[in-house]
Amino acid sequence: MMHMSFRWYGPEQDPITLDKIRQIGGMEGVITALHEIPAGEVWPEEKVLERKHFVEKAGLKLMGIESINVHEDIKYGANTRDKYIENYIKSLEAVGKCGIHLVCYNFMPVFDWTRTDLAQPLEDGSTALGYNGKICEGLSAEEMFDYIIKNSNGFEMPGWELNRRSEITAEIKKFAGMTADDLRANFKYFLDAIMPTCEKYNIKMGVHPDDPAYDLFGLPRICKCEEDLVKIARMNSSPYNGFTLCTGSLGSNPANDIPKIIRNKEISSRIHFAHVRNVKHTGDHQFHESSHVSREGSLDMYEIMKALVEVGFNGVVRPDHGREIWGEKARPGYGLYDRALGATYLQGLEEAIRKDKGMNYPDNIYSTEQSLIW
Ligand SMILES: [Mn+2]
Repeated sequence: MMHMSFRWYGPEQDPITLDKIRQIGGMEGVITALHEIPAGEVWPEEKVLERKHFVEKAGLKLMGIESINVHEDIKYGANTRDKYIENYIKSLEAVGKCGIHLVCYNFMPVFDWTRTDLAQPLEDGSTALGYNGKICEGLSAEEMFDYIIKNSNGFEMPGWELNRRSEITAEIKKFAGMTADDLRANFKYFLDAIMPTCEKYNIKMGVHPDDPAYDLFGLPRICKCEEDLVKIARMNSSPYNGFTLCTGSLGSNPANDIPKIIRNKEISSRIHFAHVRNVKHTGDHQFHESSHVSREGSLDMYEIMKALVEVGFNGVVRPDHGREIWGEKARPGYGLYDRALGATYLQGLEEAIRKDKGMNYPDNIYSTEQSLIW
């Protein structure tokens, strides 16, 4: 069975407390990170251990790290990259020594996910993250910043913090002229360097797809469709080189058939982590996030969960972004309520699918026998 988790930004940065997360039905643990440590710096083992104990004291498990961010110099292959890769390996060692065996990361140049609206009003009175390519595609980074300043209503989009304006402009310039194959070569260089450590400490690496799943701001993107995922699988044969299967990110492009991607034999055994959420397409390069329920979005969540069950995915899963509902003022996409509803909905789907197939579905997630086995 899958193991349900919840993304948590840590005691300093997340207004949602662990005791609340603990009360979500079927919740086994959290996915977290030392967000205070900048990309490229080493994660101290004692800090990881401290976080792990903090989570365990609340009756939850620390089920994985999201993310240890990859320094931009590694992505564009600067001659300083070896030093940053060495630091990345030290961070992996710290995580591994603390008994944590899952790391989510991405290899997207400069940005994490991009949206044009952090609080798009939906018909039911909730708000959700929205994207309209007509607004941002074709803009330079500077123009995008100007748009955000005018329209963000005080919110900051991760990666688009206003104090990063000059830094981001400079970062984008460094990628000028780089092709997808150039970026892939740098990705392979990184994977080849870290895999021996992942094997030694039993750390499954799950690269997160690009979001949205198409090119933006003239930057190459290499994790946006089935073909891209197969290329990544072939870069390094270690089974620890794998994916975070994010249905909402891949699903931002309607051309991506997610159950088919899950069933691809070169991909399925490398799915180490699943982010499962829904999106509603409203036009070409235009979508908003929706509740997790199939009929509220454009993705068939039953077919997605069925594909995951059928390929034998027994790893860590989490609901991904949620809407803001019931008046909650949350970190955009990361409120408590809608993600909690998503977590229980996904468990309902999995229970029904497994029982229908006569597969085992444990009645107690907290029993040692059924607990997560790595
Ligand atoms: Mn995701």
